[in-house]
Amino acid sequence: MPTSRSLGRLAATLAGAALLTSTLTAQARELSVSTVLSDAFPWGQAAEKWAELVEERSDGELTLRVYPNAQLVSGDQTREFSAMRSGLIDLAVGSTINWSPQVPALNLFSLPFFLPDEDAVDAVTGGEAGDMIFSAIEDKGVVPLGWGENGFRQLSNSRTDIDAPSDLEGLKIRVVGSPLFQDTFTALGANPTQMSWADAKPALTTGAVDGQENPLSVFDVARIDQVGQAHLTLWNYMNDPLVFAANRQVWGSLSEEQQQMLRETAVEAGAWEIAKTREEQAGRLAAIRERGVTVTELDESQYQAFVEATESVHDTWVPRIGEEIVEAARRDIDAP
Ligand code: X2X
Repeated sequence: MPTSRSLGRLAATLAGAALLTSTLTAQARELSVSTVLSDAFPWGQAAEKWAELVEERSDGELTLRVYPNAQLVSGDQTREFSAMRSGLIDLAVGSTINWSPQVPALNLFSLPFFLPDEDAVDAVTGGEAGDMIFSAIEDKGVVPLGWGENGFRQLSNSRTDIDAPSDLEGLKIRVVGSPLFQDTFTALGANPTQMSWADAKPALTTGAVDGQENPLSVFDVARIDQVGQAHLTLWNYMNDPLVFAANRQVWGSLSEEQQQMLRETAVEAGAWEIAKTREEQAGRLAAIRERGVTVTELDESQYQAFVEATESVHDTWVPRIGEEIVEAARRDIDAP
C-alpha cells in the first residue's frame, strides 16, 4: 500500500514532469529568415520588423532569426530562392532580381523603364499582375506572403557624368547575377560584369569595375561614394520590390492561426518598410550630394534616349516573363 507521503511525492514528481513538458512545448520554434542586406539597410530592417511583430503576436510559439548578408547561401544571393525551396532556409525577405533566375515572371520589375514611378509599382504589386507573380512563385514551390521594397535603382560610376547612352560606352558595370541585366547594359553599350553584392564593393574599390546600379538607400548606407563612385545618374530605370516568403513544408507544418499571423505580420512589416524607404529617399539624396557626388537628372528627351536604347531588352524578355503578365501589369498601371 503506498503511504500518503509517497503518494504526495509521486504527485509532486508528476506535477514537476508536467511543468517540464509544458515549458518544453512552450519553447518557441525558431525559423530562419534569409536577407542579402543587414539591418543597416531598409531591407534588413524589414526582416527585423517581421521578427519583432512575430515575437509580439505568437505567444512565444514562434521566433524568427534573421541571417543577413546571404550567409545561409555563402553570399551567393542568386541561390537564395533554391535554398528556400529545398528547406535549407525556412523564410526569406528576398529581391525579385535575385530570385528571377528561378522565377522568370519576376523579371517584370527589371524590364528597363517599364515602371515609371512608385504608384506604378504599387499598382502592379497590389494588382492583377502581382497576383499572377505570386502564383508563379507558388508554382515554383515557395509560399509568397507579402511585398517590401529595395527601391528604384540608380546608376553610379567613377568616371563621368552620364546623361546619354553613349556615355556608358565601354564602361565596366557591376550587375547582379540575373541575365536580363547583362542584356540591358550590353544594349546600352556598356561592359556588364555579373557578381554578388559581397564581391561588388571590393571590385569598385580596386577599380576592377567602373560602376554599379543600386537604390539610393544602398548607395548611401554602404557609402558607395567612398569607393570612388563620384557620379550618380537618377534614371529610375527599374524597381526592385522585395518578397516575404516561406518554404512550403515549413508553411504546411504551421497551424492555421500561425499561418495567418505570419502572413499578416509579413504584410505589415513590408508596408512599414516600403513607407520608410520612400520617406528616407530625399534625405539620402541630400546627404549623397553633400558628400560631393555629382547627381545627374534626366530631362524628358534624355530619358527617352535610354528608353529607345533598351527596347530590344523588352523584345527578348517579355515572352520569357509571359505576355499575359506584362499585359496585366500594363492594365494595373493604366487603371484609374
Ligand atoms: O546585389 C545587389 O545589388 C542588391 C544588394 O541590391 C541585391 O541583392 C539585389
